[in-house]
Amino acid sequence: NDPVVAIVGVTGAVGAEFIATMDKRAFPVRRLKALASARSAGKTVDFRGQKILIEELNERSFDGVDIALFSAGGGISRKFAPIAVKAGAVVVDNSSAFRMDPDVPLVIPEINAIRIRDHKGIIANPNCSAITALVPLWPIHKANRIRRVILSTYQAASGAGAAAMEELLESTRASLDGRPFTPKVIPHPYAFNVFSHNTAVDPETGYNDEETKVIKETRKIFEDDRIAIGVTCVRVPVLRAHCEAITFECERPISEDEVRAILAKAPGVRIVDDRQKNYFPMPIDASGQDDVLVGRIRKDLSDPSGHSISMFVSADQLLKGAALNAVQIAELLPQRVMA
Ligand code: 2RA
Repeated sequence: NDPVVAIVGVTGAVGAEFIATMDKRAFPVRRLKALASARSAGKTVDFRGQKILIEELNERSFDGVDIALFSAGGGISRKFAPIAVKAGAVVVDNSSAFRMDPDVPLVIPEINAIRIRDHKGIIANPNCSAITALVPLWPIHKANRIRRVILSTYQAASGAGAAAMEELLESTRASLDGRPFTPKVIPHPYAFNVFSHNTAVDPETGYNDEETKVIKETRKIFEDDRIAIGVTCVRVPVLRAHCEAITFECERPISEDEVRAILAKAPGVRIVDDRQKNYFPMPIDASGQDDVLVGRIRKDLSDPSGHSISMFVSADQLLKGAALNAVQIAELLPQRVMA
């Protein structure tokens, strides 16, 4: 009696990775319901050698569903997640709709899987930029409380979906051909460019919504409202892996060797840190695999007190940044076992 699983947004970049990740991890599924907009209804997706008919998402879509994975934007989640819960499903939601809701656990399994049991029907998947930073920061924070983090993100196109990945390619082709290109799904011309991608910029603070999410989600997941966070988020011309430059300050002095030793044992982390070969985390290595790659581990020379370390990380935004993290949450649900 394996669970009946619904995927909402099955034709999106994350939806496709939900399917691939459940298949790769042999997630038990009695029946898969593939849900999308009317535009995609009637098409099919392949799952475990079967062609699954895509159904149009509606109020009756969740009858008999045990687990529903959502990745179709905040509006769809706000409207249909409560309907799914009412129908008896547990929702793992990749949108930002419920992340700061006190009744909704915000979970990275390597950090706070224990919070899953507090759910009241919905569990939120964190923002990919938060996941990428927090998976390596958490074991360090546990060993020596981090009191301040300064991070800069270099975010891939996939964060804005399949259409943005296509736009990166089109924009680059146009640029190489010397053809004019008008941005369609992202706020600025993409080829050979770097820009603030989140259009909601707070006029008071100058922080964009992505940066605010990283701050708020870090505090909720670490359950530490005092941690000071400075963050700058930009979009870079990379397809599907985010990178982040991170400097953190601990309460007690900490050496780079201590950080290496902690990270060598950290779940979901792989150290890539070869100074001889100048070989460090790169999107070409992070793409398509599950770990957060961590390298450039070194003392922050701007802090002579010895409390601060800098590092550079990279992770696949569609996997650990979204679909993998959500499926790992679903693997820990009693519904997966009891259904
Ligand atoms: C982005 N983190 O990268 C946001 C949403 N996935 O666009």
